[in-house]
Amino acid sequence: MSGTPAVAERVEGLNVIGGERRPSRSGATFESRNPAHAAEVVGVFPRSAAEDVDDAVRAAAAAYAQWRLVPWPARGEIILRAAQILERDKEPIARLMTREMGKVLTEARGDTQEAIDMGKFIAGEGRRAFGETVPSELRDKWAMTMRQPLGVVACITPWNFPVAIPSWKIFPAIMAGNAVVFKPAEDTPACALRFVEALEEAGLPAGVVNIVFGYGEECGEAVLRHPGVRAVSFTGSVEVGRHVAEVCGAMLKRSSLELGGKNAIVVLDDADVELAVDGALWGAFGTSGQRCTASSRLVVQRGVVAGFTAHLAERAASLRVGDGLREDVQVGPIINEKQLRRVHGYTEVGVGEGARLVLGGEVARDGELAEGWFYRPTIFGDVRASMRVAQEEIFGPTTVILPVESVDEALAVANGTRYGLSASVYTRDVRTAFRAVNELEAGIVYVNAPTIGAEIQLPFGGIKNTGNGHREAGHQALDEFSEWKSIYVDYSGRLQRAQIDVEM
Ligand code: UN1
Repeated sequence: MSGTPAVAERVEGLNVIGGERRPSRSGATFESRNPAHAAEVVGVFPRSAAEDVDDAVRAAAAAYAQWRLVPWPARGEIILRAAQILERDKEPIARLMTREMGKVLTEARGDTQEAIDMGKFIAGEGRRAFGETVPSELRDKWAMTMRQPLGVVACITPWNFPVAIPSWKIFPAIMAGNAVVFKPAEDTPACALRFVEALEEAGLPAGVVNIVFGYGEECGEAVLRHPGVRAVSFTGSVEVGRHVAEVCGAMLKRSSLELGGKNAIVVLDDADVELAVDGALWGAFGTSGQRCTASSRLVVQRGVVAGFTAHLAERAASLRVGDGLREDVQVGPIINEKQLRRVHGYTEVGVGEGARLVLGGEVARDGELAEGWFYRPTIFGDVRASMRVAQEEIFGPTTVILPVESVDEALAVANGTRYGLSASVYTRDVRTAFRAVNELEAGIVYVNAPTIGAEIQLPFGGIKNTGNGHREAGHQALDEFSEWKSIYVDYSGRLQRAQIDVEM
């Protein structure tokens, strides 16, 4: 079924600071555009700088003083209402997301659903948020812990999951009693504003979540360096992540980083090859490969590599590329021209390195596609682990096939990158499956499923250069945004000295 995309209105976005709609102090603006039809402006937003960030941090600090005292269950109720509002508006939000970010409508609905799930899940923490009670070594004394908020925290989010990733950060941040300065990617401001509007409608007090739009160098940088910001949660590239960590390190702020991957699907000789092809197709080309979790490496054992490659290429060649608002489209555009050039640049790198181009490798320009930033699903075969296309994150619809001889080699190749977000193994042998689960160096491991598609009730994050030890989602999401307080209550009525007045 192929529907004609509706002509859609333009969003006139403003910063939300202390509950007020404000332009940038300089009056400067920027546009967000539809990557499927680059001439179409989705919205106009303030191009904020340090002075706007300062306003937002002050508003957040003022709101924090009261918000931290609101009982956890009451905070959870507001988050639950926000999730219900996102659920009510799922379809218009998904359509806006497809227009602004490009992912196909089914996936935009999934992105929105992920935020709904996250809201419902985290709202429940309002009545859990467990601490511990442990025995004291002294009589008539209790020892216990409770979570405390950090203060004003910053959430800096990418464009690839324009509603889901803000929800991973902002819901737990406010659940724990923090106030937020939210700086979304400049490619997806309209989606970010829609998320904040759901929180406003849910009854979140003014100033608890403030949004400042703008560019990384001007606005993001000011958020990072503001002395009033206690922690920065960032999802994006390794280069920017390293910079975030350096600035935060020097200022003794907490930073939590989620920085992408070079995720491998391992397909062993005993695998269900059809199932593995289905998984690779979805993992590599879903969201046009623009996921941190994308299956950008396929490590395939020699006995099945020829059949796997041929079948994958045949299936990928039939994927329909186009405007994601059309229900029959499976691969949407690349987010912008710069990324499109980068993706194609990697095709040139791969060809230059001697990898065999099995499919694609070109910008898609036929007909209406010339209006946007489209790239053909691209597969390289006979790739060696040392090649750049096998090591660097491309963030596009490009995957590489690395033939291997044995299970040992497969695991070594899969582990042989500086990233460690998600990994997968296809095998029918339960012993090999568990061995791979144990040995794959990744924060997330799948058996007989691709590397994408994490659910929000488990922690999300990776090892090595993928991050700095934090996890999003799951109940662990609260760890990112809270400190532990240890509490001792002595009701003995006398001075008792720990480690000294102990009796057997
Ligand atoms: C990302 O690409 O940054 O597991 C997030 C997945 C999605 C989230 C991806 N649930 O693929």
